[in-house]
Amino acid sequence: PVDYQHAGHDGKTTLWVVFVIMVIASAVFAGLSWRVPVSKRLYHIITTLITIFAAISYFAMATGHGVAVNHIKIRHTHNHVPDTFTYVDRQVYWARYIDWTLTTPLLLLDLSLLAGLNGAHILLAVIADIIMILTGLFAAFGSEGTPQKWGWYTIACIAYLVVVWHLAVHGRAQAQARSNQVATFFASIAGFTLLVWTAYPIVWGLADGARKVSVDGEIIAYAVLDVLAKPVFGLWLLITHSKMSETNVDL
Ligand code: RET
Repeated sequence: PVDYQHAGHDGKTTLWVVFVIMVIASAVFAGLSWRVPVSKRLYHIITTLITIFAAISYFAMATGHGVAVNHIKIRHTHNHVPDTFTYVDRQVYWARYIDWTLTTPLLLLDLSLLAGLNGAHILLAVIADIIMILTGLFAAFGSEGTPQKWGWYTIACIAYLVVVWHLAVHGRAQAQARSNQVATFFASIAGFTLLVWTAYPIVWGLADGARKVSVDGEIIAYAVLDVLAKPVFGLWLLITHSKMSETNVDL
């Protein structure tokens, strides 16, 4: 017996809707960059690239690309009865991990520049973030019954804590050193980021991990999070930055 878990109508529609949102967000962010002097455009460029990458990844997923089937064998042991096996074939959208490998470092760069984090700390946060996403990808293709799957998940969570540490400790201290206004803004936008990002491993655990959530449910949950983490975050950042000269970057 094989339980085939795959995207249905709601999931596919959601992928198209988010694709359109990401395209519109990219156009709006590019448009906003023309309203500020070139010296203030670094955040606009980073943020526009984030939604462009997301649009490409959503286009792939909506057209049925960037997805593979993870074949999982589940062993059932009963008293006096020989072992029986059932199988779960579940779709895994690996395109997300390519997207996240490129976009989460860019999101961290936005926050790091805002706080005024130094190069060494930016590099460490970005590398920890990439380790988090790539070990998460290994976890997604781990099979049931093997310890590797949750092992990779644990490594990814530790890497995530390293990222959080850099933002919460070094980021906050540097933002405070810039000005009270920057510190207050950093506390709100980094706090928002922390809440949204922390939902990803929870969704992963329930959907890819425990398979308690359907593929459609997973698509919808990640869609909401992606819209909050990219277009909503980006708009908030760009509007506030254009009014706050202390956040200018001389690079
Ligand atoms: C995974 C699974 C393994 C454990 C952890 C994860 C964290 C993922 C995060 C993703 C953030 C994505 C964003 C996308 C933007 O649109 C890989 C799900 C910790 C934090 C912000």
